[in-house]
Amino acid sequence: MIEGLKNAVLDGDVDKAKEFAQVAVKEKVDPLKASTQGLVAGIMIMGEAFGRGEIFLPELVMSADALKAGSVFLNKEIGKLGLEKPTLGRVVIGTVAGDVHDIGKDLVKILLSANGFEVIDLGVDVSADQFVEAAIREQADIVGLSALLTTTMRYMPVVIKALKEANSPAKTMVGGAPVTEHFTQEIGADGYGFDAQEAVELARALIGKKRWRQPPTKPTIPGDH
Ligand code: B1M
Repeated sequence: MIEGLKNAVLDGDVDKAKEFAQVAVKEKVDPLKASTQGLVAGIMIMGEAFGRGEIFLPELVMSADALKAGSVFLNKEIGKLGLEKPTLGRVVIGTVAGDVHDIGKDLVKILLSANGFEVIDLGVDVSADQFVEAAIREQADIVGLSALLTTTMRYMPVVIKALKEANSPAKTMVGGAPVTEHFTQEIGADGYGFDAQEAVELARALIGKKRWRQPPTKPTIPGDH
């Protein structure tokens, strides 16, 4: 089953990915395991092949499409794992400007939701102004930034600076393949999640440190002078 999901991604076969994901759900296979060891394992192999120049971008796109098709069914099941838990805090999350990678960000979102966080997903290619506006509007406890490119990770400090300038009390959490602990400290983010599970643990730790309830100073919405 898990091998079938992986092969569906390797072949860029949307129908097979849907079919195997539906069977996995029906047979009550652990959805997180099916996602990470099946779909995600497949895309990582394709990513390495792409990096070595062995496959072309359209093939990578087809594999990503197959992964997304299978994820629809598995993510629904992952989300159900924590339905009864109380809300721990509110997280605004997005992939930073210039970057359209959302598979990892979506996994983080789903695991945060499954573990009792309320998550507002801003999607991909999100500007600093959009992050700031949402953080203030939603009274976010945490703002989560994802980046998959070495170029776009450089936009993370721009968002962090904008949040500070707007006096947002939200803690910042960063992640994505090129992001490191060292980079996190360099840009002044509050924490780094290596993977989705670590992101949940980090969010739990950050939530205890600062809450919106008593903002130190009045936050400023961009353009609101
Ligand atoms: Co692109 N891509 N891609 N890509 N892609 C990479 C990132 C790359 C490493 C591939 C390679 O060359 N080997 C390379 C980047 C090189 C670099 O910057 N040094 C690359 C490139 C070059 C590009 C394009 C520029 C290609 C081109 O057009 N010539 C282009 C850029 C488009 C853009 O964004 N502007 C591009 C496009 C694409 C697709 C559209 C085809 C597709 C994305 C589809 C989608 O996301 N909807 C795609 C894919 C699939 C990949 C790889 C193969 C897989 C990424 C992925 O989904 N991984 C990737 C190779 C790789 O990463 N090794 C690659 C699985 C996912 C579960 O892992 O996203 O790392 P990840 O998320 C993890 C952790 O990082 C962490 O938790 C997640 C779950 O465990 N995490 C967080 C992530 N966000 C977090 C946030 C947190 C905490 C943890 O807190 C908030």
